[in-house]
Amino acid sequence: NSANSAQPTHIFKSKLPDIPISNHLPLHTYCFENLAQCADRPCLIVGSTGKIYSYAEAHLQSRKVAAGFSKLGVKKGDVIMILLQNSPEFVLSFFAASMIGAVATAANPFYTADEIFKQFHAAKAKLIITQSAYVGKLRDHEAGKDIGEDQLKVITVDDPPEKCLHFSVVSEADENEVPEVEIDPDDPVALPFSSGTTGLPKGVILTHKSLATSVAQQVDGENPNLYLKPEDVLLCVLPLFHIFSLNSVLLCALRAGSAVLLMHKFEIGALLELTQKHKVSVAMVVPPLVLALAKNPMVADYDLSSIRLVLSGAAPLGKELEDALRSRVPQAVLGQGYGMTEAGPVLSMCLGFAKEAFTTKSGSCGTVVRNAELKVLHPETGLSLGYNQPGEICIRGHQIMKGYLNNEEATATTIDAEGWLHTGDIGYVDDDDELFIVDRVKELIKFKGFQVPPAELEGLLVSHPSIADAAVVPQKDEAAGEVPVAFVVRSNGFDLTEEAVKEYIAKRVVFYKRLHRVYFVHAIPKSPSGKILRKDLRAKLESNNNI
Ligand code: 4UV
Repeated sequence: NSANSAQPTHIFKSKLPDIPISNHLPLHTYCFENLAQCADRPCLIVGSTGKIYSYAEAHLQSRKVAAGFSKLGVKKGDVIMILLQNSPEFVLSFFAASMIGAVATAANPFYTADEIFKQFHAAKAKLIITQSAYVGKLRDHEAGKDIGEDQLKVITVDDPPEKCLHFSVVSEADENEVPEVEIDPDDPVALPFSSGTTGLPKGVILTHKSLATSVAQQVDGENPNLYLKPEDVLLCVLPLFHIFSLNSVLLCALRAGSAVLLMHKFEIGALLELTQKHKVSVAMVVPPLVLALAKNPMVADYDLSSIRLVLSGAAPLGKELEDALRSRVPQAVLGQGYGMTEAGPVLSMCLGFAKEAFTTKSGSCGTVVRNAELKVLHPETGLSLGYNQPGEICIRGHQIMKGYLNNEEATATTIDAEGWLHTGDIGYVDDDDELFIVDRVKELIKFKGFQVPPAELEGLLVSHPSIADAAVVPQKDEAAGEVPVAFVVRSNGFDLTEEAVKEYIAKRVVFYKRLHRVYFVHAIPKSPSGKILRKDLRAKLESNNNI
């Protein structure tokens, strides 16, 4: 707007100098660029079995899977869906897709079939790579009736149920048959789903260039922001279907030649055991995991002295919790990263992780990554703000998404004409260039770092015959950070109970999207244009009045 152009824009940059970035390379080439030097070093360590894939093996296996996908008819630009817990097959499938110019869309295997097929159809995926345990729920769904037919190929990494293929069909293909494809840096390679600042989950187009840039901003250069060494072992317990783990654990580790310790799921005993056994040195975590490490009495029984770095992200980490963790791993540098799927994902990272480390403050989300620009806008006037003034955080650089899949409108409201991505997060940059996030103005609810899009739950609620209107907002929660709660207007009388509403939702969504409370009201507060006044509802919850 006109006020904007009259006012100088204050642009925040990293304290590290910009560097040359090899973002012209396809992502797999970029990540395996140092293959010759680390061929025999461990790349993937499977926590449950102890099996180790060297860099040479991981690369060779990825090529075989690439040839296998190609044989099954996957072509450049096609989308494959990965529906797996952390496993070598996840990693191999992801890189295999990259090698043939295909795109990987990963989803949470605990999703309901409805949630899975929504993403599957929106992405126009060609096949699903999953575990036999999930095939049943896919088959029970209308869209799953075609499994085994030409329309819907399903590959399982374990014993395949009827009409499904075993992963060996692709992993035993001839690596010399990977088709030659030309990959443009602006071609998509990953398609995570995110609801962004508003509405339903949307496909986020991340290109070879976006992801290579984001990884380089973290681990490349003489003095990398996130210094990883070939001797490092990275804990990979956060799910690879979320961009945090995919980018900052897997892709960064491979670029740096470090080892990745894959865990299927979070279980504190196994995590401590494996950390001690494999001498995990770098732990990427989310605040609920920090809580477990800081408070669980079992921690005292294990040797965690190998941990030199703990990076928390995806949700706010309180200062008290960070301090509590410090007493458990006094030798480690603790800090945060701040990411958003659409931002490629990393906006800022703790400079205490740099090779030549800076001193940093707890509670900070780090400093904007190098080769990028960050600005802070006044939420009402849109004016660019300077140091210490909170406003909406915006980011610009080659790492951000190309746009939302088939959704120009949502893309245009998120990335403006000058290329700035608007995050919907409120924060400020202090005198030491450290970023602090203080609020979120977008709809998004985060349960333990997982996205819960209110619009999705609201859509389900109003599909209930006895519900006239509904709004879903976050409520603060000690263990999860936030939980979704609903305000519901009944359409006919008072028969509908809180339990019935909760159950209705629980049947249709993954566990972390379940409603924790339902408040019955006479009307949902809305603006004249019909937008739910979420702030009012959040305030109502906090004051606990009149609900
Ligand atoms: O889209 P998303 O689910 O994306 C993420 C990504 C987090 C990452 C990624 C790579 C990293 O290296 C890393 O450290 C973290 O979460 O959700 C985006 C929203 O989550 C909130 C914020 O509201 C984002 O817009 N969020 C993410 N990180 C933080 C956070 C944080 N450190 N503190 C507070 N809120």
